[in-house]
Amino acid sequence: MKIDWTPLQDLLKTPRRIVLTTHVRPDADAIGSEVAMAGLLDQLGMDVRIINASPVPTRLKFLDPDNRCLQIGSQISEEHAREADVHLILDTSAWGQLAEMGRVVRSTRAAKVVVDHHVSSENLGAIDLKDKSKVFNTARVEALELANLVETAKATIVSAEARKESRGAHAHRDFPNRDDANWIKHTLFYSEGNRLEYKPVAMKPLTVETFQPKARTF
Ligand SMILES: [Mn+2]
Repeated sequence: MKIDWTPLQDLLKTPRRIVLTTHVRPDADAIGSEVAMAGLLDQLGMDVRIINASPVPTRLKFLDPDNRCLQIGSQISEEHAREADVHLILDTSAWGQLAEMGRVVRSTRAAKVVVDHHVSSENLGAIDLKDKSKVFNTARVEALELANLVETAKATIVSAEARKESRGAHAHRDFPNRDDANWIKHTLFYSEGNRLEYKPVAMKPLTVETFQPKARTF
């Protein structure tokens, strides 16, 4: 599905104040697309803020490491949320899903743009840039997987080279024998600086006390 991005490109020809927003109870594609779009717009020299009706769910906070997503009402006022040249709405095209941000979007004099992949018959009065096709970006996923493979390979190479013995599946040609005196330990690899640490192997069996049956009270 081909999207004509010209209307958005035209809006971004000059520096603008851009407010990004998404649907209530945001999920990973909502937060992820906001943070990614904010990064792109930063690079274009835009003044970018992300303002949502809902907070970022705890399990998705890793997607917003710089805490860029602000919640209207608690972290930023409705008036400040309205101060924008462009309101860019991501991952929704329905008024109901905008909740408190809907009031801002309805009353704004700024340009409105929707970038979405959902089917909706509602009109937000915005430039619609929608792709409802089922094709997703496998090239991107494959690139991420390759990066993970490289990282795992690096951890394996660095850790194995440092282990001056052979043990089980680990075979070090310069050290063909097992060395229990020095190497009964786990290797921990840290990617920053390819640092290694070691952790003792628990040799004593662990026991867990049995829970005694009792009434369930809350
Ligand atoms: Mn979503």
